[in-house]
Amino acid sequence: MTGDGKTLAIGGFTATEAEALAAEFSAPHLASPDALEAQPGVEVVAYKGGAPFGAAEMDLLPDLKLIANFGVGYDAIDIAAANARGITVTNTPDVLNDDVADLAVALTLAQFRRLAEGDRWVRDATWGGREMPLVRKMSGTTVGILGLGRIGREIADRFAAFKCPVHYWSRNPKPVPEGWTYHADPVSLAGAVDILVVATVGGRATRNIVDAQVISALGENGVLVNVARGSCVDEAALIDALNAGDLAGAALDVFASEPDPDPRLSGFEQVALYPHGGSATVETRTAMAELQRANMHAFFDGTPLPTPVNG
Ligand code: 8YV
Repeated sequence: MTGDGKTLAIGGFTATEAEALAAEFSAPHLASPDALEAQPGVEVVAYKGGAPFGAAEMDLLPDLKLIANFGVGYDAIDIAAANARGITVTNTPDVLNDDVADLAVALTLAQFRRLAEGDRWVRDATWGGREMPLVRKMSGTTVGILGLGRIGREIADRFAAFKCPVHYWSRNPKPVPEGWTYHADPVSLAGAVDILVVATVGGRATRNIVDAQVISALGENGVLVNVARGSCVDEAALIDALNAGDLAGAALDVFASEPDPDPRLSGFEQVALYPHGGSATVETRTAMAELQRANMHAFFDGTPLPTPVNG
């Protein structure tokens, strides 16, 4: 058995994912890093979830050499601590781009067209004899993509198909179709658009990148869409702006505190909500799990890791 006694699965794996890790690596499954105890001999951790995995956890596993993360975002893992200990980290990029981009558009449409409200009108028979109040057209609305990486680009392409003029912010201008507009800072981007989609990486570098100033620039016709990380948005500033009517609405897949978001967010009819599921389709989660295990197999086989993020 590959990795027998050398592998641990830590985090919120589904039964199917945990079974595959057990079958291919005989990896025991801990639901959370909180349950971790000192365990020499473990060389590989298959990781999933947003709970922090830092120096303290790494030091319980003195022989650790690889953390194979389930997810493209690895902000839960302290990369500096991993580097200091010679631990390689891998992630699962690309296979989820389409799904996350699909959800960004779906949530934006849900906000503009008030899909949750419309669903309730039909189910509760509120509809009988009355019409739902008119909503807002999304097609053609100017969109700003904050972070034009692989996922951001997929999101931009989709909005372009909805005839939305595309603006973007990235650390540097990117090769993009003619007519897309680059902004050197997030405030300038927010000021130019009515839909602002957050598609940056998480972590310290983007903490509160959408702050009160960006929200204010987005303005009373603006809708904030976040499919990146809750940490990218100053949620208190967002809630203040929604309460004051300084922002038209929001569409959120991610939250500052998961899985128990600020309950005030549920009180806004103008906010579309989703439980952090951008990549949560059967097809994509299967592909992510396979890529995670491919990295682990490569480690044990001594072949190049498919998707390393450090080292
Ligand atoms: C998953 C994600 O929710 O890939 C990411 O960075 O946030 C999502 O695809 C996560 O990986 C599951 O823990």
